[in-house]
Amino acid sequence: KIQVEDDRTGMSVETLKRAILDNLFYIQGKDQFFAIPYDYYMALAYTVRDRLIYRWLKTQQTYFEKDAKFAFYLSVEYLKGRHLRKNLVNVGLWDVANQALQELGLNLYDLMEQEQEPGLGNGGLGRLAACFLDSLATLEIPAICYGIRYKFGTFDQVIQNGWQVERPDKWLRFGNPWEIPRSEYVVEVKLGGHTEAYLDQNGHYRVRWISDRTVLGTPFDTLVPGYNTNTVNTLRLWTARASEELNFEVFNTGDYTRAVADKTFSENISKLLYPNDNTPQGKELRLEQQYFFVSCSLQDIIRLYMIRLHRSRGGSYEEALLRIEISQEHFENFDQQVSIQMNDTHPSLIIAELMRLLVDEYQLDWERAWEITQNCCAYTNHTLLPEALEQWPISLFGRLLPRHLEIIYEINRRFLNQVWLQFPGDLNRVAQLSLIREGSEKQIRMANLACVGSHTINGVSQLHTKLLKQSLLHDFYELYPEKFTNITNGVSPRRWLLLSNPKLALLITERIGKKWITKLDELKRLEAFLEDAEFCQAWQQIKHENKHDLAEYILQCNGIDVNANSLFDVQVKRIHEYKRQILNLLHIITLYNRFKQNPSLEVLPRTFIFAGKAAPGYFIAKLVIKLIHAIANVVNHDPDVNSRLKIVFLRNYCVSLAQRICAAAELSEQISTAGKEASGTGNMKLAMNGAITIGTLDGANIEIRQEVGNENFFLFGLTAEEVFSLKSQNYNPWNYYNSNLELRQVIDMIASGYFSPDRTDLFRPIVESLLIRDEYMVLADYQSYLDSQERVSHVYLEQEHWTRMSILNTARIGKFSSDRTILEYCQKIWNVKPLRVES
Ligand code: DL6
Repeated sequence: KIQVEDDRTGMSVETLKRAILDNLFYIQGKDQFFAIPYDYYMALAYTVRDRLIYRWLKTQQTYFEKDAKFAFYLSVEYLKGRHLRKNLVNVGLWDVANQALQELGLNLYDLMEQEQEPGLGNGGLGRLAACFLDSLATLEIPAICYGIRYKFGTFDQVIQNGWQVERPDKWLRFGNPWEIPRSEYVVEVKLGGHTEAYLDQNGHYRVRWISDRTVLGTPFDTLVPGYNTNTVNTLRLWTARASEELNFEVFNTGDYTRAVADKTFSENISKLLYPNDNTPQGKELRLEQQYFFVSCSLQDIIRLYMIRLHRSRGGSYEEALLRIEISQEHFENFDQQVSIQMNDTHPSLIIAELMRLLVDEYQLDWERAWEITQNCCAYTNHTLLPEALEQWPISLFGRLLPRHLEIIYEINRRFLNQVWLQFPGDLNRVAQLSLIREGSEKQIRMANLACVGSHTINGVSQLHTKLLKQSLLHDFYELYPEKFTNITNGVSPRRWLLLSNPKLALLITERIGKKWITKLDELKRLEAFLEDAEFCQAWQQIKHENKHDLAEYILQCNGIDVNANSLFDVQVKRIHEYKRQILNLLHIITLYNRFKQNPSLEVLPRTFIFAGKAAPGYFIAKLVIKLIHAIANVVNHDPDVNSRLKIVFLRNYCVSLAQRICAAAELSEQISTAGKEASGTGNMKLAMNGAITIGTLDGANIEIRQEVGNENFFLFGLTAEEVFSLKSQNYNPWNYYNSNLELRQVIDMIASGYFSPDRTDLFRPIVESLLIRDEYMVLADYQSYLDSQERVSHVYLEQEHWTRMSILNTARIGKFSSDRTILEYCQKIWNVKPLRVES
């Protein structure tokens, strides 16, 4: 009997070849004569997606049948990176696809380059959410992640004459084969209008919201397969469209532009991701986005819950879809089945929205509604910068969400009464805790709303959680100590080692087997090979090859020829004053000066690699990018130094670029002012790939250092306590400037236009920010940083020692897997358990 595999599910080379050509023909509408690489990429992507569908449906069926408790993760950002390779690897199709394409005369690596990366996030927060997607599915956790399907992701960064210029990121331009539109689950979202009080049939006082506009939210589902499991979870992203495509009344008057104006207006809601990181955006459209996404997601959560409830009572799925009339009694067990995680305050309107639905629409009494809300919701804080906490002016808020404003006032009234009872007479405390900030323009404090409405509040590293308790959220901590917990961030070992560094991953697997891919602590077993010369050499060799690849990329993109034998010193992250790219630059100029003053100085050759985007409105950050280029221009063209120092800025930092850089990095710059970086995750990715950290005792650096060993980490700088105490003693940067000759020289060079001869005052704002206030204590940490960099140079010269440190960094990084992080969320916050999906 001849058996033929199904074209949509078969996993053999032959079937895959057939499926690819079939999709090329019937989905792309091309044959081999007309097809361009993009068509082949699309055909392959559909072939992979086909292989996910069965598992995806099976996953949902299993979740329904077993009536599992769900975690719903709400985030306005997911910085996912490309799908193709991840999905091929996760479902075990990598080798087969490689072979099939070869036999078709195609190259898988070339096709992977065709994928447009979805840049639906700004930085760490969005990337963390993407690592969580991978871990949730790999750990077989019943979860749905919700977000916004921005038409334009984070901007495309181009560099013109050293300046950052932003261009729209049109990632959807050629279509997206990884998503499935779900128009049948469209929901309505109301906005604007006013409220009205009325008495219900039982004579109870009730309020209804009469909105003046409606937009529709359509979900697009992306299938998220776990690594080596049958679980395929859902990332559901909402897109906004008008409730009426065309206003016929206006159309009939002949005003065609106005007839479609509402459509444009509504669709704006999901058009663009605000390009900000750690800076809030007080813009109306941003508030609309947040509410739109929260309202869509919550309606969906309730719909799913009701279907399950109906089914558990013996009803069919179809009946449930058609017939369910939601009422009060249905919510009895809601909070035992539903856990909602707010990724930062952006989704915190869910608290007011859940209250509105429960009280106004389903007529629960306030107390029970509040209990359900608090039992369901939890809040992750991601920043220690007070200026980054979101607030909304009352006038704007009330115009857009009049009923929510009333609800927030009522939550606040009840909450402050409770505070008053606990701390009678403490007016100052009441003012600090209030959801409303008083002042000439009253503001709603979203972090306060999130704290009051959640059962758990977590920070993202031990230091961060400690500082939240001590300062930023101190009053909340005194009120609700039991709500606070720490869950240190982690990153996905699949994305950040298996995919980003395939050669290293292979070497590791050859030595200790494959278990590390899902049990990262297994990497500890690499320590047994520290004395194995062959292993150490292979380790070194792989880093060298990765550096070579990056050097080629740099030559191609920047036209700069870098020495692959130099130390690759890497600072890649958002450009922000607290991350102190400027400190790195001060070190570079110091080395430059030392060379110029003493050309025969024996100094380790280094390539300084920068990448990162600055928020478009953040003037100083953009000026820092210009300064990096200006210094590079001088250093890279100076024959006295350019054989030993090179500076490179790689444009348009994104996940794919980060993967390349991580594999090749040797020194990882994690040099934020202590007490400012909530956690950092770049620090984890780089260490996972064997880079050694030079860093302050900030964020997760502290825990990384604890894990990898103090001797395998280059420490410098003030501690968070020292920063705090120095600030309170009237820190004066001039003291450092006046007492440190090298520092003075470096700052004077920037100030005098040494790097900007055409406009000598160009960098004055940077110099002034350092000398007048030095908010981020750059000058205070300068000497300590230099000393630590000296140690780096010495150790690097002893390559064997360096390699040992590098291996130990990877071997001891197990704690920083996002699998561990997600398990902690499951245990400490969600009370959600893994559920096996059978094949
Ligand atoms: O928790 C993820 C990530 C941390 O690793 C970074 O330290 C932190 O800066 C970042 N926070 C934000 C907050 N901003 N917003 N919006 O991105 O979160």
